[in-house]
Amino acid sequence: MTEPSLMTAAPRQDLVASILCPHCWHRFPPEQLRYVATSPSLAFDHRIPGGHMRRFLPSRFTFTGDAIDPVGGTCTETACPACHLKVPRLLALRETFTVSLFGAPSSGKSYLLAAMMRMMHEQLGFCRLAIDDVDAESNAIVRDYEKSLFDQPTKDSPVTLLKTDLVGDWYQSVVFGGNTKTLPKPFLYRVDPLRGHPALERARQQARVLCIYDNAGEHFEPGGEKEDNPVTRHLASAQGLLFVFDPTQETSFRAACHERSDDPQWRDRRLSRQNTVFSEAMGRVLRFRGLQPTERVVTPLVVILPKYDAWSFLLGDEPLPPLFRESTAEGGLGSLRLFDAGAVRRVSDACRRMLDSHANAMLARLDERCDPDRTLFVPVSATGCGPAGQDAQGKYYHLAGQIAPIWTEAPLLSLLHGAVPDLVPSAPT
Ligand SMILES: Nc1nc2c(ncn2[C@@H]2O[C@H](COP(=O)(O)OP(=O)(O)OP(=O)(O)O)[C@@H](O)[C@H]2O)c(=O)[nH]1
Ligand SMILES: [Mg+2]
Ligand SMILES: [Zn+2]
Repeated sequence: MTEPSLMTAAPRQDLVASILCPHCWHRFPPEQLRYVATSPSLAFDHRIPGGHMRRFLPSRFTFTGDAIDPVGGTCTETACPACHLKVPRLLALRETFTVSLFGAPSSGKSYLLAAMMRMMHEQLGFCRLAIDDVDAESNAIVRDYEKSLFDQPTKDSPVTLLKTDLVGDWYQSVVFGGNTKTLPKPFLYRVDPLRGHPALERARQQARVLCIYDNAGEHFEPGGEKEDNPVTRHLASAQGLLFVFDPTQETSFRAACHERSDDPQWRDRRLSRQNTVFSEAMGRVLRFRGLQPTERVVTPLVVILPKYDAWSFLLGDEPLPPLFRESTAEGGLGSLRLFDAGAVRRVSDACRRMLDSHANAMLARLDERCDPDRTLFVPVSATGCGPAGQDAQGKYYHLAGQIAPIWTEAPLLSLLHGAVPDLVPSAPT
């Protein structure tokens, strides 16, 4: 009834050297994963309030490698040794690719996350990649976003997403030495190559767990994060940064667009100081990493230009090129789509020229704080159209039948392709 544990059952070389907890960013060796008890009498944990099952370091295992709790329950779920929040076992077996999505309030982060994940699910199969929830329960918020935008009963149904709050469902609380800390919920997806992938063996070595968060925009404003509220600490561990820079909140864009687009957001009273949000985020990246405030951030950055439907004419009359090129899988396995990183690069260059005319100060700031060679500019539209009206609370809504995302998978695919090029089948540039 003892031996072997999950960890000893798997060949040593299959384990990652260390796991970074996606909740509290504590780094630990996989052997220190705690198990979550299942025996009803162990429904208490000193770190997570509210009758959560006890976390423990197991010493007894079933013959299939599951842990046995002190009262004899068989346990399969695992947790972080520091914060005790659930950390799926898969994180012990493969590397995590953490992405930080940040931007001002109302810049379009949540709409984008919903459209991005929906389009990743729809498109990646054609690229011979599968993207799946690591843990369906923890991704429920994004699933709900997706349902709200894409799975409405009729095409006239009004759709809207809740503003991401500063507290509530998006966060979890844990108690450290009498102090309660608020941590943001990570959304975890596994990306695996499928049969017909052009470099299947190498791609398997590069399979990743993708980790992404959805914060309230206010958290990125100066003073938006406190010691007991480390909700944007993911910026420090991110291997890719996604900055949502909303043209509808910039005065210079408004002057250029309000007569040509009837999107009410051009006239909205809400105007964020997006340059401050960006500088604050870069300041935090450096501070959390223990670097000097004068240093440049070298993490790859995608500057996402959202709500493209409302300002597309600034990039010319041509629609955006296709993101994929059609090809065929070897061995008679049918068609294969290749990600066209060259097309993204060309559109990025066009966006850079456009920003030079309409947001010159922001562009200068981006180039100053980050490495221009590792910065891409990507236009996206989560909805493909402007709001159809405002509800009784003044919230904008879209009509379900009109929603047609544009290029929403491009930012994430670009970051993944840059980090693990063998995983994402791509066209020669
Ligand atoms: N025209 C247009 N409007 C959009 C698009 N995506 C989002 N919006 C509008 O932008 C507003 C804000 O979008 P959210 O996704 O809630 O913004 P957020 O960045 O998550 O905001 P916080 O949660 O407050 O930080 C919504 O009212 C949407 O109607 C888009 O692709 N096109
Ligand atoms: Mg939001
Ligand atoms: Zn943790």
